Amino acid sequence: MITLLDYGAGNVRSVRNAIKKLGFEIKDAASAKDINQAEKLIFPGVGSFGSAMTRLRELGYIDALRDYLLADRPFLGICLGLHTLFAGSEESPGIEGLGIIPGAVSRFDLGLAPLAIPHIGWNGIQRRKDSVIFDNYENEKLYFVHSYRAMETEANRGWILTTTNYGEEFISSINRGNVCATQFHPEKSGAAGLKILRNFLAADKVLELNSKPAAADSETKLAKRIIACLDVRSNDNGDLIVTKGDQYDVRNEGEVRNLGKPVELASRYFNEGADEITFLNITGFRDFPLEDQPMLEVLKRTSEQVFVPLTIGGGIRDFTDSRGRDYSALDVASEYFRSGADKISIGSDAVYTAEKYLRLGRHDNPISRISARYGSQAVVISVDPRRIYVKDETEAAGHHVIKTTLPGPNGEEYCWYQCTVKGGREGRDLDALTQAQICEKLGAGEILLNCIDRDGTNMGFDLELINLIRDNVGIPVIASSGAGCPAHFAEVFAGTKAEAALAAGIFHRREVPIGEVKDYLTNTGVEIRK
Ligand code: 1PR
Repeated sequence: MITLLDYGAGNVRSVRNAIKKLGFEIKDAASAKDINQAEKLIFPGVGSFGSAMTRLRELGYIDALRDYLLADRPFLGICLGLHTLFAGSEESPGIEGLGIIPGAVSRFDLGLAPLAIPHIGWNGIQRRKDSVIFDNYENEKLYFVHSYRAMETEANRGWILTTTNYGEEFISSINRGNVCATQFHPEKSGAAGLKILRNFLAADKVLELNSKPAAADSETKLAKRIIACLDVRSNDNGDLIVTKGDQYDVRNEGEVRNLGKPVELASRYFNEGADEITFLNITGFRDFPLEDQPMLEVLKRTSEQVFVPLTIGGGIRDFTDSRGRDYSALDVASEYFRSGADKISIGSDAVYTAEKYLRLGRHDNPISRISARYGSQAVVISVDPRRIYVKDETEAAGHHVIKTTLPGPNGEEYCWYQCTVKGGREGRDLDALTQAQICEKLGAGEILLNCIDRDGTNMGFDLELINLIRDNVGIPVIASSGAGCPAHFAEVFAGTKAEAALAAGIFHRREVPIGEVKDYLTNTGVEIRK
């Protein structure tokens, strides 16, 4: 029997699903006594350091947890579950951690390195010693998502199990005796992660083996991510389907294009090696997602079968239902997290938020509220821009105008990227870069950068747009729209600093399998997860 320490802060559904998938039973810790009586305890921390420690204190769990750890009983902490073992964290100054490991966790300090924070994606590990949890581990990459990390010191050296490189070398897991914790998410690291989790769950001996690994691992590298995107909506019969637009028009001869069933397709992409899956509830701007229960069901079922990160977007905004009940954007996001999402993506409402920011300055807004609760790494902003051509830089005053190598219909050599809302139906007086920069300031952790002009065209990504945004924000950017062949992925990684590339049509129509994209990238020297 495995005891799960879920203090109700976010998505622990995936940890639960992974444990079940491996055939183990789980009991939730509902009191300090349950912690005392646990045979093995898993602590998947979610949210910010401060909110996690405060919640543990409110629940009266701190002493029980400390006693459990000091008695060297089997423990696996994940992500924030690693951070809380330290004395404190720069993320939440003044809040005490469990203090099992000396020192504090701090924010990545990358200096001039052109690397985005959060560190999101698949990276490797370098082992310092041997542990049961890495039995049969074959150097596969593992999934990380965090802005804070623990660094090696004289005092914590004995705890370090592995380190990882991202601008600096940070601690990616610890193990001493029976207590271990990982910065990466085994439950989201595909087959490699499940293997690590199984090793912990099945171990009947002390986890730390204390011998040095035979060969030193080499410096690790973050992989570029390949993301499969599923645009989901109801068709005219009311069935939830995956569709795909042509410059956002999803109808063909009046019918909504039907490219398959959401859960089946997501599972297929997981098995084919997608590094992440994104669902966009594309009619969420008019249908309220919490009334659209099938979408939540899709997420729940997918998270039982898919062990890579899941993002969901569509309809994250304040809403009053037909009975007059009010829901906040945070309520909608929370329901998505509870149903299995690791990240949520905000489209239209992020545009309205940025517009309000330009009028009023900092104000109470959904981006900041959701990222304060769940961490900025869980908040993606989906931008749906289209090109507006102008004759010179002065014609679009107040907007970021670029000189383009792809002139407009009347030979215009300049353009700006206009933000749209409601699935591209309405253009706004806001440019994509201003939008991205404001959202970053308000707490967003990643930009999903679509492009209406390229969507569904198979012409390749709009590199000018991607460079404009990525070169002027400090958070990761997912390049989206227009992928038509493997060479387009190589082009986007060679020609821009995008951290990930997303595609829909070519995968749905089986024109190019994900494996073929990855083989092509490997051959062109791009770091990817195999
Ligand atoms: O505004 O918060 O409710 O969110 C709605 C979300 O739904 C937004 O993220 C918006 O991008 C998306 N959306 C709305 N309408 C459409 C549509 O197509 N009619 N989908 C739509 C946009 C997503 C793209 C696509 C890529 C790759 N499509 O990410 O998957 O362009 O396509 P490709 O590889 O086939 O070229 P809110």
